[in-house]
Amino acid sequence: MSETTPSQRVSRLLLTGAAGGLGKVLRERLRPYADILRLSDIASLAPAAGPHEEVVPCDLSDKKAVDALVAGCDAIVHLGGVSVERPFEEILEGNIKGVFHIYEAARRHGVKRVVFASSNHVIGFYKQTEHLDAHALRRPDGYYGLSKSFGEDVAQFYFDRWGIETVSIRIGSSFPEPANRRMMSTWLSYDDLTSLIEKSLFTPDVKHTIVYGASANKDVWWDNSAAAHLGYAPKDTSEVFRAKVEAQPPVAPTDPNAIYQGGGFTAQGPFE
Ligand code: NAI
Ligand code: 15L
Repeated sequence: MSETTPSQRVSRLLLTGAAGGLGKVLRERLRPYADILRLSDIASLAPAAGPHEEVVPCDLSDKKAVDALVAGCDAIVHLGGVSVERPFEEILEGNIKGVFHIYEAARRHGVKRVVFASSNHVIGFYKQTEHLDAHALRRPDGYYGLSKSFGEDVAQFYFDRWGIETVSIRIGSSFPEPANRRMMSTWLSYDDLTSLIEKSLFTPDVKHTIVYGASANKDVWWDNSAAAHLGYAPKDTSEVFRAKVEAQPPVAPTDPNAIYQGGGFTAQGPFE
């Protein structure tokens, strides 16, 4: 990650979803970019607030609570919400109402920059043989993907109507290492994720930018030329894990994990 400079700092940065997998990683890594990092989740956060940290528990489906959460913040990294396919009612609360509440609060409190954790599942029904840029028609692969698609529309609306800038990162698979063959294409290392969030927070004039969050993988499906102004240059690659991943039993060609960019998400549900 590049050196931080004083111009690459905000006074108070809100991180939602701070108790989650990526939240825990970014809690450490975003510290240099803010005088105060405000950490929030519906789940309890451990450890408790350290120096230059504040912990503000919040349910994103509670509009008043989100309004209070955002007050006093200069920028938001919005990771909070349901992160897998679930019944619509759960997605509605955490993701759909949640993202709306975040932007309403941003409008009311004058926040000018949001980084939104979107997902590859907004385009999950494309085949793995297809190559996409940010202009491809969205093809969500479930209620979760629909909620991220809604979040991207909310981001565009709040830019057009209120001038709030957003970078929507369509995160592929951000874990310590790729867990399967599909993730050889979708993997995003924690270092590359951090770098992409840094660019998303501090690049001027991003309007609403959509960027695919993947490392420099060999068989990547996504073209980030529409987000070139961010200057995102991934440094890691899934290739270093290829032997380990290919030692796994082969995936049947009829398995959604071998067909669709969204993998198994395309085959989940119905839930009733
Ligand atoms: P995670 O499930 O570990 O973390 C999400 C956090 O949101 C959890 O700590 C959870 O308690 C919190 N949350 C859920 N409902 C909430 C509510 N109603 N109010 C407040 N907080 C609530 O997920 P992870 O992997 O850390 O992902 C972070 C974000 O990035 C999520 O928005 C996810 O959709 C997105 N993403 C992650 C990918 C990955 O590979 N890790 C891939 C694509 C998108
Ligand atoms: C996501 O959007 C999920 O949040 C994450 O848990 C992974 O399933 C990832 O996509 C993926 O597609 O691998």
